[in-house]
Amino acid sequence: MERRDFLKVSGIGVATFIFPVMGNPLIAQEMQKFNILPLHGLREVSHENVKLDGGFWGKRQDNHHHVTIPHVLDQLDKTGHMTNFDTASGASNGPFSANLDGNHAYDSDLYKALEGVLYSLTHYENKELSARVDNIINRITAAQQDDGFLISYFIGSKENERWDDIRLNHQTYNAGHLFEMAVEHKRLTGNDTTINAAKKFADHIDRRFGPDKLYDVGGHEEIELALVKLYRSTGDTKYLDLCRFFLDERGHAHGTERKPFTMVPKEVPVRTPGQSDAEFKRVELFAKLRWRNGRMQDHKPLIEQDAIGHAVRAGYIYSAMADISRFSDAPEYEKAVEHIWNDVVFRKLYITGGIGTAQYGDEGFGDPYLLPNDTYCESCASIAHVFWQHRMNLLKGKAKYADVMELALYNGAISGISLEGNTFFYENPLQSSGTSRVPWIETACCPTNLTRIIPQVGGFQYAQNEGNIYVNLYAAGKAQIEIENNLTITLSQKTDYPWDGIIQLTVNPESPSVFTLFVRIPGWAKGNPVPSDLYHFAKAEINPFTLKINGESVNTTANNDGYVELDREWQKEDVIELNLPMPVSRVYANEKIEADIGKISLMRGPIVYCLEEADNPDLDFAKFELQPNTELRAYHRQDLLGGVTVIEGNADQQKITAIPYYAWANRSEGSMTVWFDEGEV
Ligand code: FUB
Ligand code: ZN
Repeated sequence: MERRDFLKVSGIGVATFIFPVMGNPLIAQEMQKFNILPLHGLREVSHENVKLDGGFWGKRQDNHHHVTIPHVLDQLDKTGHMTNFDTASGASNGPFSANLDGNHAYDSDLYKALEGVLYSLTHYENKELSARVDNIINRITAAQQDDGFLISYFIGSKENERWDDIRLNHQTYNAGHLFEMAVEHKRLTGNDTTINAAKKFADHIDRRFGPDKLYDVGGHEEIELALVKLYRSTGDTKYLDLCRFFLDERGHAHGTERKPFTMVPKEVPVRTPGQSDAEFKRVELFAKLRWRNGRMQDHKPLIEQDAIGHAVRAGYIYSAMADISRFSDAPEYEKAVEHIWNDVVFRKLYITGGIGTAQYGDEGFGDPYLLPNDTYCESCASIAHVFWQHRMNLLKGKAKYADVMELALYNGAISGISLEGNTFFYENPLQSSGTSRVPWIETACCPTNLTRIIPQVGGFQYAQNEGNIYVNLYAAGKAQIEIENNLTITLSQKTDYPWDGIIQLTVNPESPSVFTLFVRIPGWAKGNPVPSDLYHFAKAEINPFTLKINGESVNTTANNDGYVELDREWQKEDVIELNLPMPVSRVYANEKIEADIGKISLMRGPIVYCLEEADNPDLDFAKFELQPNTELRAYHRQDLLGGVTVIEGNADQQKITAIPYYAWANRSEGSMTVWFDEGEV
């Protein structure tokens, strides 16, 4: 199970492809053919061109490959996710596995995990795992029906209900995750089997839904962003059009299939005199649907919406809005998604980057500024949030989106998985009286989403356009980026980020080349924990960052988009040294957030801290007050929680220790809080 260099050797699938080293112009052409470039904004630098090695993410990815992947695949096996496809294909007689909720979304869990495995196999040689993937994919595709339909639950048990109630039954959500996985399988192996199955199912959906066909949309968005990926991978514009249809149709009811849904308060219908059982049942059902649909981003056209409703679904559909704006001319969606972004970042965002409260019982956004700390913040919601912010950065080329992406990634998202890599959280509250992570969650969206986000982090690190390279994240490793004229630039980062803000970036063009490096100066390094007035640091004073090239100081500031622009002729082995000072910062919330009034939290760099009982056994978190003048010190403890920087202080002769929020609940079960009271001076 060796780490690969920039060499992809696939053992998966019928055809075994040996991909030459990146930078080969033939490969570049081939990739371009299967990877339509955006019309607007920036272009990704795929995770396959970025090798994170050592450092925070390199270690995480090793652990993910060796622990998380086998654990998650075993769990999926145990819970019948694979055998459902055997039942559907007729290879076995069942029984058909389901979770208590009904298992319409069961297939999606497997697809997400496989997608993660495929990212990981790009970076690790692992024949056994490749063979396991082959086996699973063969069983999946064997279940596909002649007309393209492919959802094991319906094939196995409810053939006549295939497309019933698509707002509650996850059909298009399953399909979307199949498409995403298939695109990765094609990318890694060059093998067409899975992408052909995805196309066949997408074509089936396209024959059914669309203008002058069925006017309907799925209740759990996801297919929209996946259709953009399918379009990019196949070059078939039909998939982009179908994405556009699913976006445009939300909030409308052009056909007769459904009624327009209006946002209504949750209501409990009262039976009217003389109403029959059947009539009353119907009234009850419609009351429920009216309410739920109002919370699935379907209560009015997307271009008129605020951030409302189920937070995971929201993250996915906002991602698709950003994508449609990048891959077609859709200025109305660009405007709308910016409006929603402002609503989230100025009014509905936790300091951990988490989104979604329990206010409406719908795992969705609450009212503005209503951000209780003992809340929901699903791992999937933070992950969808990362995907969305990444796409916003690509669309707009502004660092503020990468700021929020980084915040959600380091805090709200990875808090969902233990340091050992084999237990999970569904919810990520900012305050708890104690709870434990679990090896598996029956509704397995979060463990499998965590399985796919960790191995693709390298893909969030850089972006590019017209010969410019954007550096968005700091993490040890190496990237190979092909800019204009088939010229490959190797960028290497040496850094202990997020524990230390010193980053050494070595630029290695194949030959001396003129291009601009846009180096992100994180908002936190300029005194802003978030790019809005929702949270602020105690002191407005900023410890200025410094930048040197080949040892010489460069006097520079970030541009209006949040990047330092370094435009020059780059030579082999040019070295940039960026120093982002990382003081301990006290964070205050906007006074409109009632839950945080009189409280502070701590941040250092992009990391949000918490107090956990394991380090502070004698502290009563409810009564504890940190004095404004208490000195706080940060120091690194390699022996603790896989190596973390802790923050310590002596408050009222009592030592307090704060640890990174993402690392809580990795020892004994005990209370935890991100926000705590601040005393008077
Ligand atoms: O419905 C599929 C997934 O299960 C959602 O995204 C999560 O919120 C969980 O309900
Ligand atoms: Zn989830």
